[in-house]
This record gives sequence, structure tokens and C-alpha cells, in this order.
Amino acid sequence: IADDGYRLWQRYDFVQDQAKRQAYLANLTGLVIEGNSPTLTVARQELVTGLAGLLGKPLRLTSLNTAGVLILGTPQNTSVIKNLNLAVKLTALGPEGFLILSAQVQGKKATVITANSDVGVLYGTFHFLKLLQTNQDITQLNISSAPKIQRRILNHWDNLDRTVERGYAGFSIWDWHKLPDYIDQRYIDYARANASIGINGTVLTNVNANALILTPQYLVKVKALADAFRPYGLKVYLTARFSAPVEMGGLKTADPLDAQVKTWWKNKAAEIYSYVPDFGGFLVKANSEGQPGPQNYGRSHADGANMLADAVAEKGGIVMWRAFVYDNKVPDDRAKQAYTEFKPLDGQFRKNVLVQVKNGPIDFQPREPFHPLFGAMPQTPLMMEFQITQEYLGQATNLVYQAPLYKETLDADTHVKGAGSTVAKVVDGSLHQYELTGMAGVANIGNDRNWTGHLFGQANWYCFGRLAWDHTLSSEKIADEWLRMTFTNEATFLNPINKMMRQSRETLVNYMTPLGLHHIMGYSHHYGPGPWIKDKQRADWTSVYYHKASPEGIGFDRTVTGSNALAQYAPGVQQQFGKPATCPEEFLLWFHHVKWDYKVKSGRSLWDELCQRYYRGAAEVGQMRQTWQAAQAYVDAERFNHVKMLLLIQEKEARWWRDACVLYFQTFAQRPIPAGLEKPS
Ligand code: GCW
Repeated sequence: IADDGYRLWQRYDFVQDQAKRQAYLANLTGLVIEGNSPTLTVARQELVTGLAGLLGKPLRLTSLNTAGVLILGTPQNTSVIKNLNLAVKLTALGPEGFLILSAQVQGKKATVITANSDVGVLYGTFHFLKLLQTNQDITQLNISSAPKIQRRILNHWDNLDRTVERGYAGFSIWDWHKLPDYIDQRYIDYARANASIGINGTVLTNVNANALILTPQYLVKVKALADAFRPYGLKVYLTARFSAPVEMGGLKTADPLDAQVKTWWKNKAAEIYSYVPDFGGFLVKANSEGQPGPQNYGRSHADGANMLADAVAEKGGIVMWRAFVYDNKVPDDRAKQAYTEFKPLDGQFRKNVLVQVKNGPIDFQPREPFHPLFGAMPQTPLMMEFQITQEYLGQATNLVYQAPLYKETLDADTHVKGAGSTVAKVVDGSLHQYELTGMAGVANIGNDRNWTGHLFGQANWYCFGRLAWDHTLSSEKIADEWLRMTFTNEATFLNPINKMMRQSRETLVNYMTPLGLHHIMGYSHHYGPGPWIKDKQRADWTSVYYHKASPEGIGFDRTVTGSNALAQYAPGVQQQFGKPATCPEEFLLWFHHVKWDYKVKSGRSLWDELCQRYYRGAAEVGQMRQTWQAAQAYVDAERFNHVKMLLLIQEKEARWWRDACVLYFQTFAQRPIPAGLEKPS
């Protein structure tokens, strides 16, 4: 049978270890569910199919008379759970958290999965299945888990013609043509996968999409998707094109302070709620990259966001207003513009607005310092936006596990309330007591058979969900879970592949943009090297603008002698990043223009170090190929060859990056490639 990776991490393959299997069977003699709801139904279905696969034996509904049953429910719908007096524990877990307990129920040993809501029970169910998938002991369970962030949302950059902006895994999975009557099994499997990692929202449409999605012809299709997702706790959101009142409403203006415009959006929101009663709200890209917005009418981002927020407030909707704004007509360092425009608006947004900020100040580069807005808006909840799709990270041909990238940003210290004021604490609301919290990931999902183009792209979808739930999880732990569920529980496979995954992002940084270099990819498509890009009309879309290589040196001076973007960070950060000697080397050329002979920490000159990194990065991809080759015995032929062929492409491309960048920068540095490094091929 072909194994194309369609089943993601939900394979539920037979547990090979017989002793483990026996132990599981002894503790799973039957299933008790008293409650009744669409969510409990899908939880039961998942358990039944999951356990049939894992244990080779169906799990039957039973009564409480047997020892070793699994009980699923809330205290409200299940009397035996109510009698366990878990109220104190459960209250602490909020609406989505869950408990998994080994307990004595009516004198018999049982396992209980419970929560305050059915969706919490569903999350607990997936967690329980994961315990079996990863071969954990299930006899002494005492697990409690609750999300640290409320809105854990995928952003699809999917257009209505099914192209996906920055999508590398085929076309959009939303088949608008066949909706609403045809519910593709993929929609269900998509919802299952998301629920299994705690993702509770999805924005169906691209931030650059037109307003067509807001017409009744499409809303009826949106409703069909929302209905399919609802049992899985997955809410639907839509992008709102700011000029919609003009484009589809026939109004003369989209001015957010205009009474007719306000009414138009109020009515539109009411119409959407008539199709989708639990509609989540709007995601908006305004006054960025040519998109219309409130500034077209001399109004602020807050005016725009608040007008939309008022339209959805009554039904509990929210607005996620993106801070990704820049414009070549603003003659300042692009890295500064979002802060410059948004910081003065702190405190001016409605309570149901989240300002959605990309992890770094430029654009999803292989490495960026954290965005200076994090920590700078104590009165405005800021939502994290990560990019799961690998726009600047070799797209779907490069194996790059992104948990280390996400963690690096989340763990970064803003210093705004002294040391330890991490970005994670800003985003989870604990630093500034935000009432609303969120994290978005730009999806890497398409209609490719394996969903994400590169099989290892699945790990990025997976780790985004896991970190949105709990940002304290380590990259290693998340990779371990994913590898065990996706491939095998064999340690001889897990150790080297886990290590390879954790190293992969640093490897990519080395062969693409070491030492703080950024945005030197090919023009517009962002694939492959293009450090020479210049002479376009827009300086901010050229590479030379970002690396500033000259015969003297290289790097973007963002200190006080340069653009002073550094001033947007708290003093504690400024002190550290402000001098080349104390600036972390990975951000050296992000903040400083440095002479070619400058001595870096290794004792080498900057030029030599740059060459070293490019060569190391390319060499490491060669090692990745060897590591994968050694894992052949543990992986089915189809998935093995898929990854193997992609690693070969990646190695070619890493060399391409190395040679292109080293030779291009050498035209400025006028120095030889250090002895011992292989000559560019
Ligand atoms: O990263 C850039 C992309 C654009 C994208 C934009 C954004 C959706 O190159 O394709 O548009 O960011 O985030 O709005």
C-alpha cells in the first residue's frame, strides 16, 4: 500500500511492543460515555478508530461494572465524574483544559478523561491517544493541561480561485466549486488534525483576498465548512477587505467614521452571523502592500479596527488587525514602520481587537530579532503571527523544523518590565494582563497528498499548534512526539532524526543568511539566493538595501549612527544589541555595519567567518542526507524516498546559496576564501 503521508501524525499504527499492547488492553476494557453531543460523538469515533488501529481490537461501549474502563465526559453530563469532586481542579483549567486521571470509580479501576466542556474532553481524548501512540505508560495517569493562549489560529492565504499565496503544497484545500453540498473528507481530517494539537480557529481566506467571500453566494459555503468544523472546536474567521463597502456595497467611501459605512459593516456582520452563529471575527490587512485601509481617509488603524470591532462585538466576535505595514513612500528603515504607526495608538483599540504582529520586524526571515512592538503596547493585546509556510525558508523542498525559530522569539527578553519579560509573557497576556490573547500561524497546507508538500512540513503545523497551547514545551519534546507518531518509537531512529530536526533551522540560516543577514532571496518569489538584487523601483524590495555590502564592510547600521531602529527596544535590549562586541553574533549584521576585518568571537575576521558559515551550512545538509540514509530501515519506501529526494535538492540548493553569496560578497570584500574551505563548484 502506498504511504503518502496523508494520515499525518494520526496514523494509529499497531503497537508493535506486545507487553505494552497487553498493558493497554487491560486498561481499556470498554468505553463509558453518558453525555451526548456532536463533539462527544467525534471523540468517541476517534477513540474507536484510533484504538482499533493501535491495539487491533475494537473498543466497545460498556457499563461501569467492569474494571479498566475509560470514562469520557464532563461533571455536568456524567454523574460518576461529578461524584469524583474535581471541581477545584477543573476550575483552574478554564473552558478548554482537560484532566486525564487513573482513578477508582465505584470501587473499580478506571481512566477518566474530563473537562469543563465537551471540547476540553475532545482535547483530552487526543492527548490520551497520543500517550498510546508514543508508547507511554497509562496506569498511573494524573495529567492536567490547559492552553496558555486563547485564540490558536491558522491563517490560510488561500484565494477563491484556489491558488495559495506563498503556498507550496498544491492548491487550496477549500473546494469552493463543490461547496456547500460536497463535504470533502479532507475537511474532516483537517479538523481532526487541528483539534489534536489544540488549534481552535481558522481564517479561511487570504489577507490579500478580494471581498467576494463576503457575498451570500460564498457565505453559504463558509457555513458548510463551519458546520463541519464545529464539533472539533474549530471556529471560522474571515478576512475583511477594507474597501468592501465601496466594491460590493455601492457606497462612495469606506471611511470608518462614516455612518453609512458603519451601518454597512454592522449589517454585513449580522448577515454572516445568520449563516455562522459562532463566527469568530475578522482578520484585516490594511494600508500595507497596496491594500486599502483607514489611512486612505485620513483615519488611523484604531479607527478602522474599532469600526469593525463594533460590528461583531454583540455576537462575541473579534478583530485581528495586522501590524504588518510598510511603504516605500515612507523613507525610513522598513523595520521601524510598524512600531512608528502602532505604538502611539496603544490604548485606543476596542476590547475585542487584537493587533497581530509578525515575529520579527521585517518579514519571516530565517532569523530576525523579535518585533519591537512586543512589550511596547501594554494596553493593547498583541497577537503573535508566525509563518508556518516556508516562504523564505526554502519553501517545500527544504527540511526546516521551525520549533527552534518560534521558541527563539517566544523566549526572547523584551526587558520592558525588567529581565525575564519574555515575548511569550507578552503574548500569553501575563506581562500586561491582556484579557484577550492569540497566536496565528500562516498555514503550509494545500491539496498535496501529504498536505504540506514536504513531509517534514507536517512537523511545523504540529509544533505551531503545540506551542500555541503551551509555549514552554521544548523543541526536542515536540519533535519527539511528532516523530514517534509519524514514524516509529524506535530509539535508534528517534535520536539522530530528532537531532537533525533541531539543527535544521540553524543549518538553513548558515547557508542562507548567517550573522544577521536578511532579505537577500530572489526577487519576489523569495526562493534561492539574490543578494545582487537592485535597481528596482522599490529599494525596500532589493537585497542591497538590506545587506549594504561595500568595499569597507557589510551590514545594516540600525544603531544611533544609522537608522536607530534599535531605539524602539527597551534600554536593556539596546545596551546588549547596541555594540558589535555585545550584540549576539546571530544579529550582528542586522544591527551593525561591520568592517570585513572586524574580529568576531571565533577570532576570525568577519569575512572569514561569513565564508565559514556558508560552507558549514552546505556541509551540514550533506550530513542530513547521511542521517536520513541511515534511517532507511525504519521508514516505508515511499516516505523514505520522498524525503531522500528532497534532501538531495536541498543539498544542491545549499551549495547554490553558498557559492552565490560567497562569490557575490567577495566582489566587495576582495579577500580570498579562507584556506581549507572547498572551492565553490
Ligand atoms: O511576506 C509577505 C509576503 C506576501 C504577504 C505579506 C503579508 C499575504 O511576501 O505574499 O501577503 O507578507 O504578510 O501580508
